Amino acid sequence: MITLQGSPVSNYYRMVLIALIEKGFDFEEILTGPNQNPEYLSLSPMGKIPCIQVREGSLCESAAILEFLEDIQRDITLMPGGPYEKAKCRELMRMAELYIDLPARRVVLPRLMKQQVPDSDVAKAAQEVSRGFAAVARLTDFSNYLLGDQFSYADIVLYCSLALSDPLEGMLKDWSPAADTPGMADWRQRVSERHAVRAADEACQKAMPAFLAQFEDS
Ligand SMILES: N[C@@H](CCC(=O)N[C@@H](CS)C(=O)NCC(=O)O)C(=O)O
Repeated sequence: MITLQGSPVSNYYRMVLIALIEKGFDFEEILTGPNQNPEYLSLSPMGKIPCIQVREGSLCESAAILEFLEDIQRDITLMPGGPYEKAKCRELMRMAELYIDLPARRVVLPRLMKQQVPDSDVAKAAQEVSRGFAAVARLTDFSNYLLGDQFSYADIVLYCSLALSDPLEGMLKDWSPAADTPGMADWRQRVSERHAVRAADEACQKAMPAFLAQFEDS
C-alpha cells in the first residue's frame, strides 16, 4: 500500500495522484499542506508536497516519485520503453516544470496570497512562459498525446503545469499562449477526459475553496 501525502490543490500532488490512479495502485491519501514540522521534514526534507511512503521508506520530488512508480509497476506504462524515447519524455517533463510552471509560479502564488507583485515581474514571467510554450510546441504537434499515441508522464506534467500558466494569463490582457499554441486546446481536452485526470481535477476543485479562504481578509 502506498501512502500519498499532500493536497490536491497542489499541481505536483495531482501529477502523482493521476499516475497512481492510471497505474491502478492501491493507495491512501493523507491530506497535509507544505510544512516544516520535524516529523514531516523527515519524510520530505524541503517540507514540500507531495511525498509518498512505501515499504522501503519515503520519497519526495514528483519526478522521482513518477519514475519510481514506473519502475515498480510496468503493466500499465506511462513512459516509453527505449532509452531515447524515455529521455524525450523526461525532456518534456523538465521543460513543462522549468519553463512553464516555475516562472508562472513566481508571480501567481504571491498574487494569490494578496502580496504586491510588480507589473515588471509579471511581464518577465509571461515572457519566460511564452518561450516555454514555444519550446514545447517545437517538440510535439499535439496530434494525439505529446509523444504520439501513448499517454505518458509528459502529458501529465504539462497538463498539470498549465494550472500555473492559466492564472498568469488572467493577470495580463491579450496574452494567451495556451490558446495561441495550435493543437493544444484539443490535446488538453483529450487529457482532461481521462478518468484519472478527471478525478484529480475534481479533488482539486473540492479542496480549493478552503485553500483560498486562508488568504481572504478576515
Ligand atoms: N520540485 C517539487 C516541487 C513541489 C512543490 O513545489 N510543491 C509545492 C506545492 S504545489 C510546495 O510544497 N510548496 C511549498 C514550498 O515551496 O515550500 C516536486 O516536483 O515535487
